[in-house]
Amino acid sequence: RRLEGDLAAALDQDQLALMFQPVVDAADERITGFEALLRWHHPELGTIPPLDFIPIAEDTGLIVPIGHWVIDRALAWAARWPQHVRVAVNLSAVQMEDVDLPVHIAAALARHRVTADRLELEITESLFLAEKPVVQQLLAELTALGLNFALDDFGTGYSALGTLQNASFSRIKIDRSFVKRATALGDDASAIIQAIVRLAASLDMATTAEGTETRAAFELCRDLGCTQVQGFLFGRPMPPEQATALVADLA
Ligand code: G
Ligand code: G
Ligand code: MN
Ligand code: NA
Repeated sequence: RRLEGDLAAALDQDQLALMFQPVVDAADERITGFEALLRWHHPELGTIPPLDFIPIAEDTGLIVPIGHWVIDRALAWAARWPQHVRVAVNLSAVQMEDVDLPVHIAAALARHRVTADRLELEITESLFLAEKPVVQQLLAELTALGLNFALDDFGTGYSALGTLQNASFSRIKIDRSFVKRATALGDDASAIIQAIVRLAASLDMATTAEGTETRAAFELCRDLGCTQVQGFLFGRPMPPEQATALVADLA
């Protein structure tokens, strides 16, 4: 309850910050983009991770203005990166009912002179259970802007195979639990990753293996055909200045 009130002030008082985690091409291990991850620097409680405050932001509706801020900041940083380096932003289910989102995104793209194809929106599969018309409408409008979409945490929710046929999704992000299990146990768990990779490829989608923490995990995912990887091996979520320095000479 205390956090609820504090969160309302956090945006105005500049307590929110974005960290950026590298996403790397599996073939040549070069950075293809960054995922923006939100942090809250609370004046008394210190840094609060998203899992502890995103649910509050969702319940209070604060996720809508916070989401607009996240997109604005993410694009401001992306504007400083080489053209081929993309930025991915996470969206909650609540934000898929924010009818102003397309206008905000279009304005932010124009303001920062970033092309729409460089912004990827990460949406978790469970969101599509509802199949609400308002969500479908929003997705259509966002697709019309030319954005890319990734299905986040894939495999952890209900299999939304119907969602995959939606042409607007260009990427599946394989949940890190599969990567962890495959690295520890081998064959059976690997078969699941392989099946997801094949499914994605047949739908002309890319696949990012999440949570690649070790060289062994990376090589396994690469050999199973994942096109991109993301995890502590290639970089933890880092401050924007540091992310920008990493790609400064890639132009
Ligand atoms: O950075 P970390 O791994 O702690 O993030 C945990 C979760 O919080 C992730 O699953 C991510 O989807 C979610 N998250 C992080 N940043 C944002 C954000 O800007 N908006 C929304 N809606 N979710 C976020
Ligand atoms: O759900 P989503 O994929 O948006 O969450 C991303 C979260 O995963 C971030 O909070 C990030 O800190 C975390 N993460 C990223 N790479 C790794 C990793 O290699 N290992 C673990 N355990 N977590 C990771
Ligand atoms: Mn994500
Ligand atoms: Na995930």
